[in-house]
Amino acid sequence: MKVVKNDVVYLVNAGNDPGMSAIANDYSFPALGVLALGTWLKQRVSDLEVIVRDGGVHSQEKILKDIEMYNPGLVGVSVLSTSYQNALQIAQAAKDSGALTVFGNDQAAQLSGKILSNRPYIDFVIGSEYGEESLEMLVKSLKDGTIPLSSIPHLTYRDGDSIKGFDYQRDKNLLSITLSELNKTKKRTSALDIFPVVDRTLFPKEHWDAYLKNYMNKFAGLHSSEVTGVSTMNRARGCSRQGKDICKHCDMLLDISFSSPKMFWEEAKAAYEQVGANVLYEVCDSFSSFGKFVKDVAKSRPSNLGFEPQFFVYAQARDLVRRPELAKQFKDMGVFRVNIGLESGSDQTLQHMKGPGDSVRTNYLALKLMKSEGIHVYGSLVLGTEAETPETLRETVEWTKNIIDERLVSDIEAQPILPLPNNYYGRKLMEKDLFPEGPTSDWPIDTDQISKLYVDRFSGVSYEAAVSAATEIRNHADASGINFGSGVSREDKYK
Ligand code: B12
Ligand code: SF4
Repeated sequence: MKVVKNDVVYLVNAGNDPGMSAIANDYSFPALGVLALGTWLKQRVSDLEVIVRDGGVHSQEKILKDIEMYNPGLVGVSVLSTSYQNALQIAQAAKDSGALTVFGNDQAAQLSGKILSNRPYIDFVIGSEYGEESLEMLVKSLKDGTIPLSSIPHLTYRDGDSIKGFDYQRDKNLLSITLSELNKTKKRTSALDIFPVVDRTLFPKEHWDAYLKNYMNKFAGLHSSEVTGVSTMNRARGCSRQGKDICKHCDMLLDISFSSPKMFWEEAKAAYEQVGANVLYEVCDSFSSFGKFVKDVAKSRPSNLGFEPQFFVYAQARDLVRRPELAKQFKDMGVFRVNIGLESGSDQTLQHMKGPGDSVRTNYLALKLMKSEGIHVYGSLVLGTEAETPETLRETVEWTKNIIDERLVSDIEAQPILPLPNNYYGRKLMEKDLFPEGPTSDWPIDTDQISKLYVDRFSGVSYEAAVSAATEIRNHADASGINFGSGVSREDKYK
């Protein structure tokens, strides 16, 4: 039995909804998830045409036209909290054209049951942290009906009037790479070697030209040699913080897994060969968490790479301060820029968010260390959590202006806290049944509304005060000539 209307699968990362503000990196780096899934399907399912697009650089209008033109049998959408409205519109258009629809990525995974209950035009949600195996099984199941939906890991689906399968809160322990059928050794080390080098040519050349152009518009000043292309890559996942140590605003699973250092370099080399990318954003949740991995990657850097890689990675201030040798290893492997979650310039709010192992002083020392090694820092701040008071907010603004003046950061991102379904703040709203659209909603319909609700109710400052602090930081960054942005919120209020 063939349930899909043809053998065309269209995979797309939904771009941010209209009016959402951009972080400094937005539209400069490709969405890797859909590329990884497309690469996998092409290799594993025969007689399938796979089209992959990124709404970050391919407009919503073009995506909707593509659906008309390619007439796919299955449309898969990568969905985040800030792209949910676009994702719904894509799914509706796909359904109207007769396609089946599947959602994936964090927002969809965490709300799968509610999404299927509220949106009849979405057929499936795959909640996997590593989506390849389940998507392959779904496509095969839809192609010939031989694989029962109930046997597909992490799949939420309809069965008559009821919603069956994966439920994030109940089943998130099943998402670990150690449980994947693909991971024969069941180990975390080298687990990511099961995923092939990503085929970046699945995105049209215009995508890569747009990333490079957007990147150069913002970041040319960080480079003294030519940037020939930019890409993301992912050969380690997770964070050293687990359980109670997880930052309160973090909504990610943080399952730890690695590739072998050899595969890390194969991926980097392929990115250069495929699309000329010599600037590489390794998107591991917290690269500095894994000292041994960093050391092994640095040590195994091939002498015949054929290009000079410039990596951008996530680092934690406390890792850098506790293990300053990381700075040297970063330099050896080619890291030129790190993203550090600074969160606050006040110990009171910082330690509320991250615990007693972090401090403003540690942040400052890490910034100094990076500057002394010539590594640029992208710093981000989260304002208006429950420990925030007018005094802590002022401290944060003044501290941030200071690190900008001392040229300790090259980019700064500041925004009010956004409660997400799977972070501490979102859970708090959920427990108190405070969602504007009620407990069964597949929120957030309006991220700013949720943020305001939380800050006004639980923090010692008003939402307006948090926005005004973010605006003051943005203005100072602007006047100092450094990049700035605000995530997960609407742009108009910063004007
Ligand atoms: C790289 C990155 C970016 C890049 C690329 C964007 C992208 N969409 O990939 C840039 C810098 C452009 C970016 C922008 C933004 N980002 Co960002 N980003 C990341 C980061 C660090 C890595 C993502 C990644 O590439 N992982 C590696 C790939 C291989 O895995 P993956 O994407 O998870 O995909 C796998 C599975 O999720 C699943 N899957 C994913 N999509 C789908 C779709 C289907 C159909 C299926 C079946 C499965 C599936 O299978 C994939 C393969 O295994 C994550 C944090 C993290 N470490 O995950 C944040 C993260 C995804 N970003 C986040 C945010 C908030 C944003 C912005 C909204 C920032 C802003 N402006 O406010 C924008 C959104 C832009 C957009 N709509 O795409 C949040 C999302 C929170 C949420 N729940 O909504 C995250 C989780 C970080 C965080 N906790 O704050 N981001
Ligand atoms: S350091 Fe980053 S990845 Fe780790 S728990 Fe905190 S926010 Fe999440």
